[in-house]
Amino acid sequence: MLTVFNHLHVVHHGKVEMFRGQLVPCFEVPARADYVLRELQERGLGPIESPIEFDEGVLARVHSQRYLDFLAEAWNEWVALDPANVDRDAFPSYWPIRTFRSDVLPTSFAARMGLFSYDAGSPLTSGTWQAARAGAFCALTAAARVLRNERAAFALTRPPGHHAGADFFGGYCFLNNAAIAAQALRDAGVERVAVLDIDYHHGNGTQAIFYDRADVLFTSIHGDPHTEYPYYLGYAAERGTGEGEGFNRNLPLPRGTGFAEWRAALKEALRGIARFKAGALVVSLGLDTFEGDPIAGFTLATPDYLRIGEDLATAGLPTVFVFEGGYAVAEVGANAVNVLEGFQQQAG
Ligand code: OKP
Ligand code: ZN
Repeated sequence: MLTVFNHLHVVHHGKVEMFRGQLVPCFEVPARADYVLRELQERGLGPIESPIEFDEGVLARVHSQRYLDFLAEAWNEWVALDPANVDRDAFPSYWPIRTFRSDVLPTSFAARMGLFSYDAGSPLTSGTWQAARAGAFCALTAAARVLRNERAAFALTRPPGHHAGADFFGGYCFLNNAAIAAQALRDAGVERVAVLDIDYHHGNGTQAIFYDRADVLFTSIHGDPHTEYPYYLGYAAERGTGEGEGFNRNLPLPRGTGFAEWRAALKEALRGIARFKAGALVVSLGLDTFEGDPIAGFTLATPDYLRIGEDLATAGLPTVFVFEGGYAVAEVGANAVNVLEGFQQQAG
């Protein structure tokens, strides 16, 4: 399988995140992508290419312009507040929740930081914009290769994307790579695109982006938000709105779920995608369903990921894989490449 590797991922390197009242070392670290790259090379899964450049306007197909403008300048504004900030990750301190206004764009950087985010666990760093922008182009390159008749392509990038909405970051995500790839497939003429999110955490950003649309089916299998991040979205009753009603599907599973139940949910998700008659599939490939993941609660084992790849291939669709979560760093490579190898062997 073809991999498109965002070598600029490394310039997004958070030091700490807020956790239970303390700043703790980041879980979302550059080594994650490097372990996957090494495993791809060792197992000779296929060619590894670099992203091509796109016009930045393509990002505005999914994200609001005022959010993109904010992200592009955020680090400079953070350092302008205090030169010593150059050695500190940027975090929000204020959020406009219910009854506050979100239509006014404050001059204050701190106020805009909160307007465009929803948690204190997602450090913005000196290289965040460069890495995220190149990551979006990485996903777009993978989509372009699939449009040119590659059966599947893997966008290996970080930071991840599926929690990022049209105008907010959170959950370590800044630009929604999977949504950007799905929109590119639509813009290239694929009439119906399915996005299947198998990260442990609900893809609230992707859901929100496509919630009122019937041309992109969003399906997610994830930890029950009653107990799991992102808590406020990802319930089974969320089925889409307006024209999009019936084109959003959440399959939450309790913390502790093992592979047999998880795989039954995957088969159910794939039945829905078959009914939708999609022309292409985008997989948000999170590996934090692994039993050893430090921030998640399912119990999948490394060989299970081969079966997942095989099951995904049975959809018979041109497929773009986009790397999302997975924080058991030493095992994330084997788990990711197992999905891709299982897919490749089944697809033939
Ligand atoms: C991103 B992705 C751990 C807190 C976890 C956010 C989790 C984001 C997951 N101390 N907070 O979906 O893998
Ligand atoms: Zn996750």
